[in-house]
Amino acid sequence: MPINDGLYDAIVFGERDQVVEIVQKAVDDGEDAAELLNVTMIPALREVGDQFSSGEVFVPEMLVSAHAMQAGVDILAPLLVKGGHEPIARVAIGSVKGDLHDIGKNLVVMMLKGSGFEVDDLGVDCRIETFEEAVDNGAQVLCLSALLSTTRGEMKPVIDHFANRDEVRIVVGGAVITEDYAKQIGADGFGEDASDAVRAVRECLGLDATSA
Ligand code: B12
Repeated sequence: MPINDGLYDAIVFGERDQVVEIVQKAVDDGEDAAELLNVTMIPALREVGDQFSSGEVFVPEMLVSAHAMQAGVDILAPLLVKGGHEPIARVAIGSVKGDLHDIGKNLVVMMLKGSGFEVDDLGVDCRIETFEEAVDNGAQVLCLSALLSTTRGEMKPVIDHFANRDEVRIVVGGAVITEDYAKQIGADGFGEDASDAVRAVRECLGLDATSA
């Protein structure tokens, strides 16, 4: 699927109504939701990040683009989350303490749900107690998301907190996380993107990584 230039620009410029219109039309035309997301929408939001880095745009513009993106993702959500079978396992996911980014986390939630997991979405700015409560409620895997170099340091304290609880598995991810970093802090798994998150969660549960 080629990049959808209209949609790309609508996200970059934060044109929410236009995003809704274009995504809805694409869905009505039977376009593939995951491809639309991966080929056009995520790269568009990354471009906004690059513009922020180079001082071309500021936080308010990033926020408007994020809202426009989320409006498009909301339309795609039912197509990404199919579900309908017995849950494979219970997973809880949250952005770590101090981190308010949630678009990537929300995509991971959708992919996990779509792959048969029961998912407890803990939201953003999650403290250790929030993860602890999720484990008390039956979570077998905790997924931690971080987008800032200043918040990724919040992952290790969570991992250390559950170090003596062998039954709890921890998978980490987010733009500032690498496989090496995940190993360094003692995580059980690392996922590059939303589909890779499913592989990582399945693997850390000892399940075949590919079959859903
Ligand atoms: C939108 C955005 C915002 C929005 C967030 C809105 C929201 N509801 O999420 C707002 C405006 C609030 C924001 C604020 C800030 N932001 Co900001 N933001 C972004 C931006 C442009 C896009 C993020 C995004 O949604 N990407 C798209 C999603 C789909 O990708 P993703 O999050 O990486 O997720 C994928 C993978 O990483 C992975 N994944 C994610 N989580 C997990 C978890 C697990 C377990 C797994 C396996 C995988 C996984 O799967 C996802 C799907 O494929 C990025 C730029 C960028 N390049 O990422 C900057 C960026 C992350 N922000 C940045 C900064 C600096 C900030 C602020 C500090 C700015 C400020 N001065 O106030 C604040 C911090 C607020 C806070 N305390 O969190 C920097 C971070 C730099 C750094 N290395 O630390 C970036 C990189 C911009 C830049 N180039 O400088 N931001």
